[in-house]
Amino acid sequence: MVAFRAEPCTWRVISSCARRPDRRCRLGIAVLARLVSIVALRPRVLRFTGRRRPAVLASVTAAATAFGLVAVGGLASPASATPDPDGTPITPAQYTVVDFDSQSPAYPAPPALDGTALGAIDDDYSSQWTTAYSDGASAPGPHWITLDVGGSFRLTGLDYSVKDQYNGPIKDFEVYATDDPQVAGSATADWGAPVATGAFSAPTSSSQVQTVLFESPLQARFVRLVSESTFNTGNIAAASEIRVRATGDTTPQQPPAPPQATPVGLSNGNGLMVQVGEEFPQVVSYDLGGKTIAGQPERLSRFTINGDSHVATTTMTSTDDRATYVSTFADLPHVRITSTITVTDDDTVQFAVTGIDGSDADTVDMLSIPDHSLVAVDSADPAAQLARTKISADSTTTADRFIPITASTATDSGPVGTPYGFVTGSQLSAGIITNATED
Ligand SMILES: [Ca+2]
Repeated sequence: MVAFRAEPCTWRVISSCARRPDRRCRLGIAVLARLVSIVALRPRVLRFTGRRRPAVLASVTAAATAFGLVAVGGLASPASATPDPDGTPITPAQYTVVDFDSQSPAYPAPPALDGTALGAIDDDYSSQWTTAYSDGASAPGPHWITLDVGGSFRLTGLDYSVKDQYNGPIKDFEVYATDDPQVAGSATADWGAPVATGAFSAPTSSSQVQTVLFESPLQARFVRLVSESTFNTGNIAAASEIRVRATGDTTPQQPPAPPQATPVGLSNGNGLMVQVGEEFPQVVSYDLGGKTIAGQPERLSRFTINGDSHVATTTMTSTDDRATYVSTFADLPHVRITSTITVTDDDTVQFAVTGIDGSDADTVDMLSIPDHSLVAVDSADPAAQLARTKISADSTTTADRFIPITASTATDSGPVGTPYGFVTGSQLSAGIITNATED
């Protein structure tokens, strides 16, 4: 077992500090000697990053902020408009990646997409989604990628392309489709029966398109391609381009609301109620004496380990005041992360990574949770503000920073070291301390 040396990061929920950031000292929080907290990287978001070893701070936040699946826009030309009784490929410009089990780092480096999941939808046959690998092998499959095709359409099939090379071509596959964003956003949800199964042929060129027709057309927005086997023994699955075919109108539609965490209530029995996620170690919201402040209501599923994103399968158990999470990873089968969220008697909530176990635990050098947002305020709240002290050797001026969070608040371009931070809404303030970074 590898001990996780970082102490729990803690933050206090306090009342009556709205609009009064100058009252922060009443918290009596000493400036701790061995911590750095990173806050307010963008409106509504407060990130937490943790690690086991000191490292360059910028690299941590870069790793966290680099993660994120975004729509690829402006890259694609319209797909062929050739009439097709089996449907027409939906233009790649309106796809987004919802989820995947594994991806490689961008090659040669961002903003290149080769290797990443976005490489499957960038309308470029020279870039491809490739599952993470080392020494020429990925973790055993099945591997999968889930796409949002930009609307709920009458889907008829899927086009698959992959680079004509040794590693990557998928052989046996299954395709699933759903209109349910909750299913699509979950790594473990039941998609029902596949809409297509079969085996691809080994590619004859990197732009070869292999079309799979669904057993019957269906109305759906989300499609998951599952690689059950590959053409070599390395288990590396790849797709240079994926198109989903549809009939009828495929005009882009508004995206559905993101999946929400299933809240589970914790309480200290003294007025502080904390809703935590059932599916992932995250705080959904806080309620102190009827006043509230937000956490992260959108359901999370990923850890970033050594800079790579990994979907976790998490089980949670809880008592009145503590939730304990055990997270495992399909693509890191020998790493297990245990974490807790605890509500204490003095209205403090602690998030702690309490263990990193497994035979590969020694390989975990850096750990972060993208979009963790332990505390968040909305720019629509006129009282929304972040207070932080920037570490500085300049004794001639104040190091305090009070930053209103508005729709025009700029995202920090990089990490800002601070010993503590205070996030304030119209009802509650939260003071945050963490020792999860530098000693
Ligand atoms: Ca591509």
